Amino acid sequence: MSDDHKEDPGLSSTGMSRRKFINTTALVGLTLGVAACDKTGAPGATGEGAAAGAEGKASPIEVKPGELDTYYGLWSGGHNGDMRVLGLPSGREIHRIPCFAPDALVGWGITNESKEIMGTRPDGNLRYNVADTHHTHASYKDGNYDGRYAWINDKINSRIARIRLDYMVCDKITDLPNVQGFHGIFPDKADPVDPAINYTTRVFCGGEFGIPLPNDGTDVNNPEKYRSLFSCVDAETMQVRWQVLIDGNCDLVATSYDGKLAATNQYNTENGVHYEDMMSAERDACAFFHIARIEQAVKDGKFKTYGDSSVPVVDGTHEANKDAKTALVAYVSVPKNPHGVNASPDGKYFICAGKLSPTTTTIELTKVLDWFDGKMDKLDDAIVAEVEVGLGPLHTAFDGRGNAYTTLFLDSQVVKWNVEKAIAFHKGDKSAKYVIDRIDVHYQPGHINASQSETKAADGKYLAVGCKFSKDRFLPVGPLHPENEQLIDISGEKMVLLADHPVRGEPHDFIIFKRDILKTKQVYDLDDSPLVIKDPKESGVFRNGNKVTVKLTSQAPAFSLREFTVKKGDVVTLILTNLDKVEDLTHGFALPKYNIQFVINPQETKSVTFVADKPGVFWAYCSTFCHALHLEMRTRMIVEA
Ligand code: RUQ
Ligand code: CUA
Ligand code: CA
Repeated sequence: MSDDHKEDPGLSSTGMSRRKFINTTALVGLTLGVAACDKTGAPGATGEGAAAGAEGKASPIEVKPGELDTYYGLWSGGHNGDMRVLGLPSGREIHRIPCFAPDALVGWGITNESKEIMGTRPDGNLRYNVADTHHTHASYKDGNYDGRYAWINDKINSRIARIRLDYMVCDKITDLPNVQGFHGIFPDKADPVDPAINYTTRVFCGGEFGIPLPNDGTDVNNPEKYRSLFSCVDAETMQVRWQVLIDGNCDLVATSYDGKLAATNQYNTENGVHYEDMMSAERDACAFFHIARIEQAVKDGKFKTYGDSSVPVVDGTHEANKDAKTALVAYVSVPKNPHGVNASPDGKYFICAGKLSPTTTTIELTKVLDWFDGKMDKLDDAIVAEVEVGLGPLHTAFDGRGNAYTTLFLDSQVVKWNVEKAIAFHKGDKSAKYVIDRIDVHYQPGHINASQSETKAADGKYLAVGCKFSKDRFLPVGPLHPENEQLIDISGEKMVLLADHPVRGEPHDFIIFKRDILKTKQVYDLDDSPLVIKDPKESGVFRNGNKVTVKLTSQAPAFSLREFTVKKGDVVTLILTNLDKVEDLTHGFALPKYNIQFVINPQETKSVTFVADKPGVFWAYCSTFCHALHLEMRTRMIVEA
């Protein structure tokens, strides 16, 4: 390990030249991932020693049968459009919360309630069936998670979903107007003007792809007019409050602990439409948003709207923000096609990873505010460190002890570095050894997060790393490999690899927090649904022309109606309340040939609507094993010709 350190920037100047900016020729291979895979297929010396050091000891991640994990992990579910709930350190997947795409277990996209949240076309079908979730973050209070909500993005259709964490269900989905490729997401942690509001009231969303505004067929061939927007969504109402028109694009998002600043890293300040154009500049930027000024500008009516959207859009372009004292947006220069922006738990810094530059850039927030206040002339003086860490830096996590952990996509490593030492090195103290450790991960890591990382309660115990490639780490399952989420112990000086976990593609981002932050409800409240059927005697078939409402309840092992009859062509709305009160006593309702299946939890009410277009006998049965007489738990739907 010490040999390897001799090559580290920050430990000596040897080897630095090899890690200079990647030139465009080299990038063609790297961007395609070919050179990167070949290079990193061989396990390196670093990290292996650390892992071997763990051998022979009882596994620190063993959670014995019947024991509970000590941390929750909320993982983005990638293309499944859901959020996954993991227990850590075991890595056991406990739950999936469907959001943007249908789910056959709970009936997400089948029940009327879930369809209303997901959005339907005039014909009643879902608007979208596909998703690409990356980023999940939870609501804050006093700089720590408060267990109210989590949010997750859908990059494909630019939608944001909210999950209420008490029931662990998605309760709202909002479309972002004027935006394509909604990527980064981060809730604020306080209000910039009212100190009494020390909790999340806004969620910020980064729009990645530039499009014509409005995107209605005009200017399709004028890419210089394509624009990206930064959006603010109200945490409670989930309405889009305002948007900011910017130069360049948005990518990931971070927020300050005082609520004053939000930021997005920008890899396409060139406004390029081809990837070569997007990496033509040596430096891009991290755009900082002055939240109080933006909200004031909206109040003062200094905004535009685009197309059908009534959301106010303020002007955050360079042209309109030359005067620091009135600027809404400040663009801090960052090399080259940066990825990721992360807030240190001490509240002082935002860190952008260089991606195509082997550096991380540390930006001091009080200095950015000084610039906005006219107290500092040169905005780039807010950069307090820009140091080499390795190839392809992407995302950064923190341990609460002053150290940062950055994924190196091309090196297939995580580098542990000390923020204050990097600042000292940048200032000119070349003896400041800011790189503390490196560990090989398997392979090509993207996201990284530590337990409680982006909170004031960062505890420096576990680090999870989302490796994009798993190659030889699991039993082969054909051409589609799982991703590899690796767990690393960061409680000591050296990182120790603890476990590999296969996950279905592709989670990207996740958060890890102490289990006592969450207090979930294990049984619904009957009054949660206006459709509730509180008494089995209210069951029956109620006709209004060809519109028929079937009301029934479930109590193990029976549905309140043993059979019900409708006529061919009826539009049937079936409402079911589960009157069982016992925790874990979930039933299901599966209706053959009608494409209907959903589960119904204790004290929950759900409904479905369908056209009874096929005459015959259809045995609707309970699809969740609930009782010794589960198989007998059925109701007979008769559709008369
Ligand atoms: S972005 S690593 Cu959404 Cu980094 Cu995936
Ligand atoms: Cu109810 Cu099975
Ligand atoms: Ca660029």
